[in-house]
Amino acid sequence: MTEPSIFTRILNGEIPGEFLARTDRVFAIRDIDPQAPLHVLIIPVTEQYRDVTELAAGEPALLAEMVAMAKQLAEEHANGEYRLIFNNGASAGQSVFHVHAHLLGDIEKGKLVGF
Ligand code: DGP
Repeated sequence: MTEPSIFTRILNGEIPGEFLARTDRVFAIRDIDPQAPLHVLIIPVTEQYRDVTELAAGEPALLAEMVAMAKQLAEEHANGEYRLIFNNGASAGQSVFHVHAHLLGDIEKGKLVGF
């Protein structure tokens, strides 16, 4: 059996995390190394998809739930406008292979580059 991902361990309470939202299928925690005033990771409970390509092909409705949660959190915790970033593959910056979206909000003018 493979080890649970860091996100599953946070979901299970083994590692602390700041939860901003949680349903039975999707949860959201603040990123440990924020790149914007609001930087949240939107994560499906299932670990079965390693990146957004697999998720979109396998369960598009779950991807739509992640996007809906992102929009809701951007409205609750930022000005409602947001970036949603999926890193796909190590060379593209992915370090955790349990699909997740980076929600960035309240981005300062001129600070889009670099992430
Ligand atoms: P990526 O590089 O796209 O796979 O994003 C992984 C993100 O996960 C990265 O921005 C940092 C974040 N992260 C890693 N470990 C932890 C942790 O223990 N807690 C939290 N809240 N975030 C973490």
